[in-house]
Amino acid sequence: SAGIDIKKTLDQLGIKETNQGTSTGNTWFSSGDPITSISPVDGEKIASVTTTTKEDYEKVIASAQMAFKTWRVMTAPQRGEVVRQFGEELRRLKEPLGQLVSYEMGKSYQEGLGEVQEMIDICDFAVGLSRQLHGLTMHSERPGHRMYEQYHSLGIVGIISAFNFPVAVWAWNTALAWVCGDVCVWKPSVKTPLCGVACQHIIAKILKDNDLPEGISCLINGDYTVGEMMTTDSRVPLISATGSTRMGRIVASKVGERLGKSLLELGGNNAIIVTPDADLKMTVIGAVFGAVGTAGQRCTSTRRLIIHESMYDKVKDAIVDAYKQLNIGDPLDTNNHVGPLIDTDAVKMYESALKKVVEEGGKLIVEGGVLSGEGYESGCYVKPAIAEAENEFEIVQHETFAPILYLMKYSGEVENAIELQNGVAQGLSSAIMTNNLRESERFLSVTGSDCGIANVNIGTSGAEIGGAFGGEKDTGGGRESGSDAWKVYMRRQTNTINYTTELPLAQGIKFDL
Ligand code: UN1
Repeated sequence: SAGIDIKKTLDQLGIKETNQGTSTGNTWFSSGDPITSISPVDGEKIASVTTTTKEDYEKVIASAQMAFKTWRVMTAPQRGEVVRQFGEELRRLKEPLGQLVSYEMGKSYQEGLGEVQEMIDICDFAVGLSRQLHGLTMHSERPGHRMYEQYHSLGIVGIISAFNFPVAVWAWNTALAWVCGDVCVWKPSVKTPLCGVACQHIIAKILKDNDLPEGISCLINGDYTVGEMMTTDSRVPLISATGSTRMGRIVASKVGERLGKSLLELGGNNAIIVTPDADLKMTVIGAVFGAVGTAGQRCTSTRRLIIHESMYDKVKDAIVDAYKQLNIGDPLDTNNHVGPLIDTDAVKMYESALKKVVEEGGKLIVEGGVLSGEGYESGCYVKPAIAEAENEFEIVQHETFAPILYLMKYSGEVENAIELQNGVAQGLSSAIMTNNLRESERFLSVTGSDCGIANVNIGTSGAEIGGAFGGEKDTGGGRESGSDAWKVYMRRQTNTINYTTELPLAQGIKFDL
């Protein structure tokens, strides 16, 4: 691949030709069949990782349970200090880890670095949080009583992450969970197992340097059957899962059956509303990056542009023009804007979505297509496409993880655009481009966007870690990362203390003995 010596990158991250895929920290094992990681960049085999068997999994849980006993009684700032060191190590390894993310997953090197930066940022956030984790104090209705709430560590947190953010999403969860006093078991995507191995090596070294027990950070590997070991296991009180809505429904029902907690980050179907007062240049940047960045494989990718009829032709022409400037190719070559899709199955889904939109009556205005020939040997490179379509088309209602952008028109007031924007099953991210205060406030009001993220004059993707990240409806309702998302990783307790010699009862009840 252009520009990098992948052998050196793998060496720096401790990745060998064949890797153990189960780890409780510094102890690595696993006896399951290996997964081979193939790069979508050049179709080359990178390395293999062995999977986790049921017996391996039992060892992991036993070790996590033991570690929890030590970890939960350390003070939160002491745990924060460990997370601080993890962030420092990530700073040191930012380049090789960013390269591995780019090479194993296919996103641009800039975006690979950006992902590692998000890991560093969430570590900083978690360190500050480790001196907070605050509850409230309330006034009791009874004299001489004090009432307050506190947050205690929860236990083992199971993290199931997707291929598209193979390192950052784990970090958002695990850095917070660690300062909260939880221990974590991570199952990375079967499509990006080496990113998991690399991260686990980094944290394992920090834990060892701090003389901490095995089990605070564990790694398991394999397909959904390995994930299911956790979702059905009542020793794992919280499952945080990122992936498709289909996957989320299965996870939620398995976890729900045992009354566990789940934090779900599922599909999006994100739109930008372009009003008559939009800044055209900003709209083009936001929409094009949102639609083609990460080759359309972010859950926050822009899938729909809802354009006012008075602006429609102007916006359409500007976007079509911008698409002509896109360079598609090796994501490690910084001249390229668009890298490959994750694998050839994703290419098939892209092709079938394009076919479907035409069958339903849509019109392709930027054709798309699969690239072949020199530089495209992996078969995973596709051209970003644009179709004029109607919101109610089945394919438009569906999240296709590929660079396909649907254009549609609205007329009249912004409410008509909001209705289209909300007229899908998913509710992750949304945006409006406008310089009109009335329109933007309407978009942000209770009758406005129904998504977990609603932006003004920026696109739908690229959320910062400081805010709570997640969405409503089929997106699953979970919130991770910033704000008070940490609360889901803890158990809440309400405490009432009587410091008198009387025992008055609440609710005015008299109970004389
Ligand atoms: C995802 O695609 O799973 O806002 C997360 C963004 C990123 C997160 C995307 N910070 O695009």
